[in-house]
Amino acid sequence: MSCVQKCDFLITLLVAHLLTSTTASQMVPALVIIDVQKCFLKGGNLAVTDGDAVINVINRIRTTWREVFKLVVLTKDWHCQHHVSFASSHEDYSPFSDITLRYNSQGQLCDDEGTNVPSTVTCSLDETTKAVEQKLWPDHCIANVTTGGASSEIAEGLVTTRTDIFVLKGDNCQRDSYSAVWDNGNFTVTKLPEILKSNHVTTVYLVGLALDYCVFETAMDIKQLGYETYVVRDATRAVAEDTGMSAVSTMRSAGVKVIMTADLNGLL
Ligand code: VGL
Ligand code: ZN
Repeated sequence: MSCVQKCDFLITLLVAHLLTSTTASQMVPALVIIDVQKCFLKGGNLAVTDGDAVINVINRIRTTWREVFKLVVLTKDWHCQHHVSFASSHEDYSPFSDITLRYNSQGQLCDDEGTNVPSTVTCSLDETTKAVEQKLWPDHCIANVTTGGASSEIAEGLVTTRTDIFVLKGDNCQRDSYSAVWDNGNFTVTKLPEILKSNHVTTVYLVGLALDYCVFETAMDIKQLGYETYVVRDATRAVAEDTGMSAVSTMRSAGVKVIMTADLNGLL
């Protein structure tokens, strides 16, 4: 090979390398930690089976990939005392039963017999209302409550830093929000999409609780917003096994990648 040929060859290699490394450096990942709060852990009113196990897994991910996850968002399920998702806010309903809620076009909850959710409105029969199916839960994750089973505090053992961003969800008394993006009636959006956008995020890694509700709904919404979306399955736990399994298959069909912590080695 002459020098010219050799140089040509080397330049081609160099350009190829530059191209792949710029592509790789354009990937901007964010870690989104869903609802790792005392209300969902051992001793909590809505304790997820083996939920505490996610704490160490998430801490390991954070510390191993500290340089990679420049943006870490923690969400908090954040409910008022008589939140619409609490069975105790509806006469004659028990936890884990289902109810149909009705909202007017402004997203206000129509008052139905036996509901003690504050500030409900009267909706006339000829008014267009939206029906939203809601599962009712034990009282959990009450705003600013730091002790007892309804505590909304972040798990004690979870590593957090000064630069972490906190996003509240379910903080409207009349609307529940499994997703950290939209509430269950799709009336309002949280600040999460704006945070991802302003940080030029391309890829979102989701961990936390619970796989079959808030992790699931958040993953579906984030994917729909156009982000490469990963759920690190061993860093989550489900409320129930069957709903956990169907959440995984629905997410996979939607293009969400459900992976294990060990797979991060090839991705980050
Ligand atoms: C959740 C039920 C009620 C969750 C929140 O974080 O998965 N589940 N509120
Ligand atoms: Zn909740």
